[in-house]
Amino acid sequence: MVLKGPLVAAGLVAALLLGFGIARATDSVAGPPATAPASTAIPSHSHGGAVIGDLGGFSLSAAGFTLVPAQPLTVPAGARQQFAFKILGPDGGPVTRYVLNHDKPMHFIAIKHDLSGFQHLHPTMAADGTWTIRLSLPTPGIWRLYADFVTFDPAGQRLPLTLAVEATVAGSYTPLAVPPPSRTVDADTFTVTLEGTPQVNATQPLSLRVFASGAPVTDLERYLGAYGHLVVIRDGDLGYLHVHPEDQLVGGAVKFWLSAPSPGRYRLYFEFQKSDAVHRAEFTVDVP
Ligand SMILES: [Cu+2]
Repeated sequence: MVLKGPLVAAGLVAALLLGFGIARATDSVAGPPATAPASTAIPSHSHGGAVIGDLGGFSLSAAGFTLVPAQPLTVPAGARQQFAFKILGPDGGPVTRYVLNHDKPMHFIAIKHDLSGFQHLHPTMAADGTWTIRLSLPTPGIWRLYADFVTFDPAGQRLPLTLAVEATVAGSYTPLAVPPPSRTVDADTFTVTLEGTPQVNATQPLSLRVFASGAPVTDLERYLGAYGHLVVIRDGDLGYLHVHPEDQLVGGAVKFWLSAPSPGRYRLYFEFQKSDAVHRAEFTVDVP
């Protein structure tokens, strides 16, 4: 399903909420919405100017919520498999209420320990809170799987969380070296440049510009509601951050604001859309 605007999205969300509420109130056994759980739209929680705090994605559990995989996490390389999990809440039951965050109630990121193999997927949820995704981990090694979502704490306040679990792909693992820092990288047929340097405890702009055949691309499209998505992973512990840009392009660039939580090396995964296709540029950045 493609949602083409906040009004459409808000209407759909309201309808889903209502539907779910009715089902609960009458104890109906009617099937769940096919792809979307009960959700409410979240305003741009980390859009333009936001100060980015701590990293997440270190743990199966945080703030009373726990990611529970439904199957063993040793998998063969390359096989496309169903991966299923639940998020259990502070009451011990599965969470079924999520906030739509950038058009999706759940963002699922897979990355190998050597920071290669990035995947950004969107699982679907059944009425009992079970999330499923078709997942292929192509090469041997240890992969971290991140569930990035917004739900509600027991007081009803929105709670963004990133929980994580690790999967092992058996086989001979030859870690790739993290590429050295560069301000210009290729992304399929595009070239992407990075301006700005994150600093510790100081929010700095990061501008990403997309070029095709040397000319600036002026008609980037919104992908999941934004002109770009930036996932930041810290080398050493795979700490995770998902940042969204200013709502509009700034001088043709996709502009993020970012404060680094520590010195060190980070890998930046920038996704953008052009001609209905999503592309990814990966940068290595050293924060002094
Ligand atoms: Cu996503």
